[in-house]
Amino acid sequence: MTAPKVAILMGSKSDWPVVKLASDQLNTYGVPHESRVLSAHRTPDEVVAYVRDAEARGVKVFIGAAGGAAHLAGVIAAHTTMPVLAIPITSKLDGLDSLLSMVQMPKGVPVGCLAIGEAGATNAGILAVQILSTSDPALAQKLKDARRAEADRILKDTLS
Ligand code: RP5
Repeated sequence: MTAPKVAILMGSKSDWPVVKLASDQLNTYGVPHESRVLSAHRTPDEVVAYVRDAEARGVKVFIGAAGGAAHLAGVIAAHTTMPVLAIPITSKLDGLDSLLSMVQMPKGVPVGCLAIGEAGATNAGILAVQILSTSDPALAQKLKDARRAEADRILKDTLS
């Protein structure tokens, strides 16, 4: 089995329908990855153990998704120097609480926070591919091809 290059963590299984969009992008680009439910608040010790082990196994990018008091990505970032991307999940406060929890990291411990919900999840997957593509020319070419295909699709749009 190929060692995962990206690790996706989410605070609850209830996040998965949205977070799956990040996994879908990684599958599209053929990037080996793994997805786990681990919570900064409900399973704090297991988050730390997982992040340390994943980095030792060669994971290059972490994605953390959570809603509400969304501390998961920040906790991941506290325990690794690999890049950490964050997906704010829609919550009781429409995800604004999640977004602010993720985006306001203290200086020195960065988290790259994407948009709330589905766009953020899709873009987290693509951004993880882009990070890996800096040392993988084949992946970089796939990204260029996908951008071109998307542009061609839009240019074919007609309005009635
Ligand atoms: C967060 O609390 C999770 O990431 C989820 O978005 C939210 C609600 O979790 P559940 O009550 O659905 O398990 O930790």
